[in-house]
Amino acid sequence: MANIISLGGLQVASRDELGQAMAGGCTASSCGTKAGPADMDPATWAKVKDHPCYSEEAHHYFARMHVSVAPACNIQCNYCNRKYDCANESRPGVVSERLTPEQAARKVLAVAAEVPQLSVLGIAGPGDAAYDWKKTKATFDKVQSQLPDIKLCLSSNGLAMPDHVEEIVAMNIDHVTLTINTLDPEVGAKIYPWVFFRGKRHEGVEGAAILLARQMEALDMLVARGVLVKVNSVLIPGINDAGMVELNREVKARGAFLHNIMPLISDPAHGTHFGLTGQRGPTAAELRAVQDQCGDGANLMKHCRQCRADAVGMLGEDRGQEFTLDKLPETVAEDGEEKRAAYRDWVARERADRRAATEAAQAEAAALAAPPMRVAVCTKGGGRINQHFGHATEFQIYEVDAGGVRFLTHRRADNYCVGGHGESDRLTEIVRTLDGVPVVLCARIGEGPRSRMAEAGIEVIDACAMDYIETALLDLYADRNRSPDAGALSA
Ligand code: CLF
Ligand code: SF4
Repeated sequence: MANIISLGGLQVASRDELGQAMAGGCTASSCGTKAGPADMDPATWAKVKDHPCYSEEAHHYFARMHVSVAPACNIQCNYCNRKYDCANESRPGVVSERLTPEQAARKVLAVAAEVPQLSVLGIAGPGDAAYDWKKTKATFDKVQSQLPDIKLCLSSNGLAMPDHVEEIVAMNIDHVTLTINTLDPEVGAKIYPWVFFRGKRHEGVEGAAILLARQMEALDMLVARGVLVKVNSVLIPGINDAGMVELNREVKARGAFLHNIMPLISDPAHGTHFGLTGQRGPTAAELRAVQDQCGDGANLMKHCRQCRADAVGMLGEDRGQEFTLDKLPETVAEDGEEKRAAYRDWVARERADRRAATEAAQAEAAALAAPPMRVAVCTKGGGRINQHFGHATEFQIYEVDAGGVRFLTHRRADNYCVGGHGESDRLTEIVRTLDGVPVVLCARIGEGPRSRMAEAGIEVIDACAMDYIETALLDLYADRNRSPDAGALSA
């Protein structure tokens, strides 16, 4: 196992050992997002390389934060109760801290000083960032003047977006999310009971037709000006699922950079129309089936965590409660920018290492002809297998074969280890969560839980602690298929 150093709160292997044991790099084609600089023009790579949502690779290294500053909205979605956040781009069911632009800027400064991984500030509800534009712009202006290295990102239903595209371009905002759920106004009427446009409320099909036309106008305008557009779609079984493949093709044809098909989260406790009328969300299998049908359409994002509208941290973690208004310091450390720059330099070196190691491992695996393997990975970030099994609250699911490594999805579970002891019920739940995944790679596991996992037919391996995810998966695949009975990576 490698010596460990800490950088920006992230445990990483020391560079000396990396040089000897593993250099690495993610050439894995994952999430549909292009993996690296070889796959896109330099200007686009410069925009996505540090954005955890626009690059699956970047989400191993970089953090985002959201501030909830723009509460007004100009439409009603049947999956939304604004009291519980904007389900267009965040997980409903939690109440974010609403901030003024001044409070938001103070919070961003405090987080940026403490979290060197921070690269993006997003405004993602509740409310619509383009409709409540004055507050969105005031927040971004304040942050940009003090933290020019932090990228700005916003999410909108699109209705008001065409009115602000020129300002968005002038403000150097490179990333905009539009939530587009359908191309068909008849379907739209089942999702949006009304829209408020040019001083008038429009209902049913008429309102939906206005909204959908403005969404396409916004998409075209943003793409024409070089802004990277991610399209979010909420998958609602029986309502818009049949048209999702066509929607995927259409947004690709119009130049969307990514398409994020998110499952509807519906709960009567949220008080939404869909929640109260029993509209269910898709199962994981239904979501996967729609994603698979999209095939060669727009690039699909699969690493979305449907995070909170006031989320802070790496995707999959939420440090928001550490940075509530009452906990913000009066003054912040002055070396934040320096720390972020040092962190980015480290990431650049790490990426180069990782790419080289993956290419080497890939060369061996490419010669093998065996069925794909599904493997769950425990990671805290940095693209490495660096989390104890008992601490994992999500498992990243990969598929590996001779063609390379593909990220499929993440699955959440409560951590097995609580206060130094294992929770038997939680292990049972983890086994259920890992249905169809026969191998787990983690940094460490005790003999007790390892045996119980083995009894359930799941092998847990901790022999590749601190390895890059891709090299460990490729080595495992090669190892198993060279010598099915042995396997140097067996625990
Ligand atoms: Fe936030 Fe959205 Fe920007 Fe990312 S989130 S505004 S693009 S910085 Fe990311 Fe969170 Fe998924 Fe959104 S994981 S919910 S896609
Ligand atoms: Fe709610 Fe967002 Fe839809 Fe507005 S756009 S109704 S805030 S989900």
